Amino acid sequence: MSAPFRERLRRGDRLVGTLLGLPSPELAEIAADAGFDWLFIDMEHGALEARDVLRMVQAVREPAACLVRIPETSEMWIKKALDTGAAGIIVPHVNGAEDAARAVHWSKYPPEGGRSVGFSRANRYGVRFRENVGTANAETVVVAQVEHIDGVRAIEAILAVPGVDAVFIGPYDLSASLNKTGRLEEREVQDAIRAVAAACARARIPVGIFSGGAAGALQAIEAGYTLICVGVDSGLYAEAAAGIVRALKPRNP
Ligand code: 3PY
Ligand code: MG
Repeated sequence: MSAPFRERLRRGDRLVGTLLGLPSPELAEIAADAGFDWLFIDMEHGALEARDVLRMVQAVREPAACLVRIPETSEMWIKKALDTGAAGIIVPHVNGAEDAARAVHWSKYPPEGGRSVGFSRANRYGVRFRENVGTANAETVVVAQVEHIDGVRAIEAILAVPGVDAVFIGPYDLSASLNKTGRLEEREVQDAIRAVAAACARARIPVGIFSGGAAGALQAIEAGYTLICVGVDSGLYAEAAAGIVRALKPRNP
């Protein structure tokens, strides 16, 4: 059996994941079987409901782990995401230490935090309640997304919050916060990304990033990123489908 995902993350293992935004347990199962270390299940964008996320997490077998990106940093969303039995949460738009501390607080059972206690899939509907309460705080992953220039400026304070296991850079939102929406190649965007990665390296906190394809992901790995998310389910399908059509119907517009 491999080590718990949080341990693998914190010790700096290379963890390659992919983003899922379609409400499909089958796709989650296929991605895990393909060998991805983790799945980025996205409730922030798209239309995934709590029940979709539950079914997707249920479809994924170890050693693959699920991290759920919550829509916003609130007790309700953190509770619902973790109750599915996911390994942890990705918290979007962490712009300062307060946002990070709030996310950690609602992710940990007392005395470390304020996570609400209830029967759910995370504790096998109460059957493994004691076991889960005993291990959850040590195993639950909290990933802070830094994706605004305010978060970049506050990075040292964010990294100092106990319980932040990793930082995940959101290059698209970051570019938007610099009024360069989608223009990731611009120097200002790249400088901001590098500043976050350098701060994480100094603090010895794993850093992750999203990349549209394997080439960008390889560059990120060479630059020291360990939590890598490559591609989006709908985009991967669209690309493969368009490739087939291009090959077989070359004159199609
Ligand atoms: C962004 O680029 O803003 C993201 O959130 C990608 O994960
Ligand atoms: Mg984003």
